[in-house]
Amino acid sequence: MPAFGVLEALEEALQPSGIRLRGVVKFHDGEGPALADGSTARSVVLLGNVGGSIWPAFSDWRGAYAGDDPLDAWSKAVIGPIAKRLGATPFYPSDPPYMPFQTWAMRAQGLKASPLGILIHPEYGLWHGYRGALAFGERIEWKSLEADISPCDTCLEKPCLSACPADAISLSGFSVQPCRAHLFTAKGQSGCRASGCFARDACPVGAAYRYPTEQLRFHMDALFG
Ligand code: B12
Repeated sequence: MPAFGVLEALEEALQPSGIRLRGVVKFHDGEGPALADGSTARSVVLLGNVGGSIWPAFSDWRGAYAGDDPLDAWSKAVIGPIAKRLGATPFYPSDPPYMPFQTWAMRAQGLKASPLGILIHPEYGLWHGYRGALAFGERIEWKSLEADISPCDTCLEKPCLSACPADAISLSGFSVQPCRAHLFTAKGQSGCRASGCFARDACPVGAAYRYPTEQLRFHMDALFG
């Protein structure tokens, strides 16, 4: 498929799922990930959710699914056939070896990491994620960077730092162990586990895109089983 029209075709095919185009990474020759035919990609199109955009379609689909990792399975069921049709090599964020989705997103969208480890978007805040990426041998042109400054740089109060009941968030990064331990306590079960990460929720950026409670609970359950 010629590069021209790929993004339009993708956007149309993904529309019912709520998965959105999230940026395009352009690679120098030989720098990109390997394609199914053994050559290297010149472009990777990032696909993901913005706020609760995928939740209605995913919830409908999930009713008939009894296997493990439903969100990953759904993402593959949606993105896989589209990749095939467009002649692209698909990558998924939870499949080892982990592909550098956040590094790609920083490059494609100019996003920066928040103290939580999640990339912060100037409009969607911490309420966005990646469901897959399609790698192409062609160069694909897309609009330029969405952002080149981080909202965290101008956030003076930084409520995320004090909202974590496990003190797992600091300016030097996110510590997995205290977060994990807290989620297994009674307070953690009825708190972050039931209603989503308190630190993520405390961020004032993109509050209108906050995930629905059911989605927050789903992600927290998926985090540490
Ligand atoms: C392993 C992993 C984790 C581990 C982190 C372990 C560790 N300390 O490294 C655990 C299980 C703790 C984790 C937690 C979460 N994660 Co996580 N995680 C991943 C995963 C699958 C692989 C990361 C990796 O190794 N990449 C490979 C390297 C080579 O890629 P990279 O882009 O160059 O590396 C970057 C990351 O490793 C990042 N990083 C380093 N330490 C940490 C720690 C955390 C917590 C995060 C989020 C990122 C991060 O820094 C690197 C450079 O910027 C990615 C998906 C992916 N393929 O990237 C998701 C991913 C990074 N996670 C994501 C999310 C949303 C979360 C959670 C919020 C899940 C939730 N509960 O909803 C939490 C965050 C904690 C919180 N309190 O909310 C999103 C981030 C989206 C965004 N907007 O940036 C990703 C991209 C998955 C997705 N489908 O979108 N995660």
